[in-house]
Amino acid sequence: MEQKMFCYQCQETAGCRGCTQSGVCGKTPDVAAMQDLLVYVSRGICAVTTALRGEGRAVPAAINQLITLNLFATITNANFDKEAIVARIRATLDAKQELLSQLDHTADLPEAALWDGSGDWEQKAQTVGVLSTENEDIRSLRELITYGLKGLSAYSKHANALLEQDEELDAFLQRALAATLDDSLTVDDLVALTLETGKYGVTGMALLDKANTSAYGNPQVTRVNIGVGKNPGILVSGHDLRDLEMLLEQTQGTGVDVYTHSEMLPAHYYPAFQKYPNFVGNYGNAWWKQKEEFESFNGPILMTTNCIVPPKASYRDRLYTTGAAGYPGCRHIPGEIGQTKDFSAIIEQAKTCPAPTQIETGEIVGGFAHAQVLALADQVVDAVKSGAIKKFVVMAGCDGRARSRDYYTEFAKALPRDTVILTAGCAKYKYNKLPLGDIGGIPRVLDAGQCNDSYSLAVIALKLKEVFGLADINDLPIVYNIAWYEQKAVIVLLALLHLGVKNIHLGPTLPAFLSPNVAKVLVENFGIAGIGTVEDDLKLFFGENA
Ligand code: SF4
Ligand code: SF3
Repeated sequence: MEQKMFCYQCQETAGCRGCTQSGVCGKTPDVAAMQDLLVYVSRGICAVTTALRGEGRAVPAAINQLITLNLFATITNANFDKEAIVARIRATLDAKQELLSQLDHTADLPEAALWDGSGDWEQKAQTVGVLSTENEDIRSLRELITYGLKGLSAYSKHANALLEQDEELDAFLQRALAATLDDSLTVDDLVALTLETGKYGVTGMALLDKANTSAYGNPQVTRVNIGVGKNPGILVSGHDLRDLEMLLEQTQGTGVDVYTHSEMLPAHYYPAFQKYPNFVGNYGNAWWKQKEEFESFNGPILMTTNCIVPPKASYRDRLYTTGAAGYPGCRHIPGEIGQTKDFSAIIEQAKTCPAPTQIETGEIVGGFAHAQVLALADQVVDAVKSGAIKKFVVMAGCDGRARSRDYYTEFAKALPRDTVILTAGCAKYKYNKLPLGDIGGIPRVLDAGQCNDSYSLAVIALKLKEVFGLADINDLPIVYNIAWYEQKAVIVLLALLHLGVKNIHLGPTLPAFLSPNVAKVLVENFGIAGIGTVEDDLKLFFGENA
């Protein structure tokens, strides 16, 4: 069969090999082609900015933000709008021409840096995609780095939205993306760059943590309502807290309630958001259940980032996007970093909608980011010392539609009663509504927040290492059984590797973009492994007595 596209960046890629006819996510070949071209021109402009810095010239913050948003827009399930992607390619080519004119030396630049946008874009896209790198190990490492940088760009964008930036981080992101064009780099060079990407993953998550906690306070233990009220509501999904803040401000006194969905749930844990009387709860589950849940929500939905599932006609006119997110036919709320977005269209539509249909009742508890856990450190350390807690199991990451992910629910249920799950990201929806109980008042599922809050899990691990006086982070009673789906999980994984964490189990399947040789490097140096059956893995983690 003729290959119409090639993408293998996420866990749900067709046949665990690659989407070649159309994306399992809903990405069509024409959108895939423009996303490939957007990544290509982004690599090109990064070669130019890296050369400019090499000549001692400054790169404007607006250029850094343009590159960051370009990468973010190509993350799985973020932007399906071809016109929006094409507009980003145009803007990048224009910016690149301007930057090129400032360079003294352009002779050594790669073709991507010099391409001026002439010729047929569809044809050009066919020559610059993933498969344009022939050597499968080089291709694997280039893509591993690119996906890590996509995840990093998402976190960086959220920090930028709160007016936090880090020139060193941007310079690295651009140098690393430009390096994926460099044919002189060997496998060893690219492995080193992969690990350096993990180092900047920690920097990026720390930057965002600082931005979030400075703006909204430290997350605290919070019980979140999962039922509904009687007012019409707006459902906010994705990861962008600044968008949520603006919407909350604008809905005050309108009679419209605001609910979180999926990765926005942790917003409830921040003191700054708890002051809004119309911020009533969380509706639904992880991203992949949205077709049913958006329908029964009845009111408008705002997607601030991924993960969008191609909407049903029944609620398409209620689905809005903003920032890096986009879907053809759905209204997009504009607004640059630092600007106040105008959400009045969403609020006016909400007023005409019925209240959400209740699908669940009760509460879930979360807010165990680093400051909160460290405030409970004495209690936690005592529980470990007394043997009440035998092990922590990090089950952070993403959820997804594959049936094989039921493993995580079964694994959580079957864990020994003296274990505590540390989580972040939408993976938690596989087990955060199970009655897993607590250990001496410490809940058995400690939710630190969004995927980017995996940083908190690293801070907690480093603190415990210090408290227990251990030389090696791997001597802690912590095991890692992480679920991945899209590219933000890739940067979290690389960040953990940079911190020296070994023997991470990654599921439900290992990435298709790891060539056998690259997978071997990860297995041999870091003990990365897949998952097995619940029974076998419990024996592996806890011995025969599990
Ligand atoms: Fe396929 Fe995933 Fe790429 Fe979508 S993002 S086209 S599902 S590999
Ligand atoms: Fe989820 Fe998309 Fe990855 Fe942020 S919302 S963790 S999958």
